[in-house]
Amino acid sequence: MNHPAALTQPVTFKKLEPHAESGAWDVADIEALFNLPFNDLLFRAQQVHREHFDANRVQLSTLLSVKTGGCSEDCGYCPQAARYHTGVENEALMSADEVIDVARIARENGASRFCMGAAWRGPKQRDLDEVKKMIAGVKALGLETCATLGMLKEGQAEQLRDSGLDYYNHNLDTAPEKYGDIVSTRQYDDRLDTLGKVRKAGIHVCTGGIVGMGETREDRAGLITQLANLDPQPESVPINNLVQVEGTPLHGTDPLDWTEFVRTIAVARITLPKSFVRLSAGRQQMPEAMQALCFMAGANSIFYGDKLLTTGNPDVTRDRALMEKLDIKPL
Ligand code: SAM
Ligand code: DTB
Ligand code: SF4
Repeated sequence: MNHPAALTQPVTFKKLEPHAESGAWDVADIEALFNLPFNDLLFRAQQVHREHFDANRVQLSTLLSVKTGGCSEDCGYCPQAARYHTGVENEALMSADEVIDVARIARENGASRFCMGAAWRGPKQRDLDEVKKMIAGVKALGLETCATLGMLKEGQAEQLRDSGLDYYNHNLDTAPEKYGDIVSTRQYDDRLDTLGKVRKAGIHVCTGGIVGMGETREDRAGLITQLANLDPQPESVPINNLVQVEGTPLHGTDPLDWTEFVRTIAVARITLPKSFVRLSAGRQQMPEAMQALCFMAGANSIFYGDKLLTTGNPDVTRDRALMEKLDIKPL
């Protein structure tokens, strides 16, 4: 039997918002969002999403690894670190012409942004000169440009901006307290410093993290707190589910339960209401229903194309079919 009274009961939430005076979020408040009943959290995220975005549109970014493998860093998740034996073949920096040809195909497939990734601690000037040519050429195709090249030195962000760079991706990856367990060749503050340089140069900031690295819920809340408290907030926030690659230290980590991944997307949406939240690495391993829930939770961007940097991504025909089923249109 139906109980109409129960059906009309309003959904009420404990007020969980950034502090009125400072506008900053506390880790405890963000953890409290994670702790909401799953359906309440998703409902709230979808409400916030609809206040700022068309809920049926998703932005498509295509990735290309323009310099692969042989990296000096020791990021415990990454198949491209020279010190781990992952079977990734090292490849020198591609020429600008080669990259522009790949970007043209991405545009034909419907991507609106093209992101160039390099396995560097940071770019050397000689390399930067070639990357600047790539950026100018990709921009001339009418695509938005994004690059992820590691740590930037004084003046490099301005050079990238002047060549036509719209976005710079540089992830905080995890909570400050957890960072040292994952990476030892640089500090959290180095990441924040590069993000500051990007912002100062007037380039849009793309920064997010990885979950499923054996972190606690408090760590996930700590990561989102850092991202949400960036002022101004980042325009783009990739949430990656760790792609476990044999040979990396994090291979064999207990995978995150799918509900916890969806929760992370929802909490990012609520606390970063105007940012594009990208459902990033790990999508190939996700059932379609889980991806649909991520869109429901406020994800509104994906990596689109058969490959991420060195690992797989759902192929374009599969993604088109999924978008068709969900009535989602590209932005
Ligand atoms: N070398 C530059 C850097 O570290 O900033 C740019 C490229 S790096 C591969 C870009 C980002 O990819 C990393 O910050 C990390 O967040 C993500 N990433 C790398 N390996 C991953 C993996 N196995 N699973 C999920 N995300 C990964
Ligand atoms: C981001 O947050 N995820 C992308 C992009 N930014 C550069 C990279 C994912 C890499 C996954 C592992 C690989 O393919 O090598
Ligand atoms: Fe190098 Fe970037 Fe991979 Fe770290 S994440 S090992 S810096 S390519």
